[in-house]
Amino acid sequence: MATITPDPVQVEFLQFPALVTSPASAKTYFLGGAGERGLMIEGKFIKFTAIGVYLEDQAIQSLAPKWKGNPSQQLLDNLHFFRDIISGPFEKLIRGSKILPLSGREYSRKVMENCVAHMKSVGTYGEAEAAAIEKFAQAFQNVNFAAGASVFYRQSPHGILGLSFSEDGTLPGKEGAVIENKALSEAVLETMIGEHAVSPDLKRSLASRLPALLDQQGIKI
Ligand code: HCC
Repeated sequence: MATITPDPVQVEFLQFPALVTSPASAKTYFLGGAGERGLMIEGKFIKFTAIGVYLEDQAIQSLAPKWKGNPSQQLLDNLHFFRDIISGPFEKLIRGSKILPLSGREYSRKVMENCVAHMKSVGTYGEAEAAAIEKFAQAFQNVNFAAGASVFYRQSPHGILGLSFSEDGTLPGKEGAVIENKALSEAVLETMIGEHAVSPDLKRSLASRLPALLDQQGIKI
């Protein structure tokens, strides 16, 4: 089986290495794509964060039957492609790194707003999700992100969301919080690469990199 090692990606001063290994589980993930997330402030586009989406190697076998052979533009235009990444039966590790300093409260408020809006729009927001959101808010309560600091979201296919915090871009060995809620775990990635994505740049990166990775039918880890 031919294998390939994906390229790393740089967003501003932040490096997203091609491969990341969890010190806790020894699991290795490859970089699907990375991109900036900005906001328009007084008519100017300000880049606040950079988001990298890492995938477990099984992602390739899972996505290939349906998506292999599709050019980047078709992947980019097809919401079902991103849905299959969001809800596919493989683990994802999302790294949200700060380009500008942000308090944990300020950052998490924006993420939670988007996640709650998404869950409400698809009808998955209930009591369990409200409790999960509360736990999510708690995890960020005392966090301050300097430029370069990161939050990692581990989204397991079984509906577990693991949160960890790092002062740089390296994956910590210990998770600060573990939230068991499938709707919320998927909403985090949905708000980043789904229909109303906060980072079109990240979607472009995924769509431009995946064709070569799917062609190879294997990742060299
Ligand atoms: C999401 C996921 C990530 C972000 C988001 C929504 C994000 C936030 C950046 O907004 C941000 C920028 C400026 C602020 C607060 C947060 O990366 O004042 O679903």
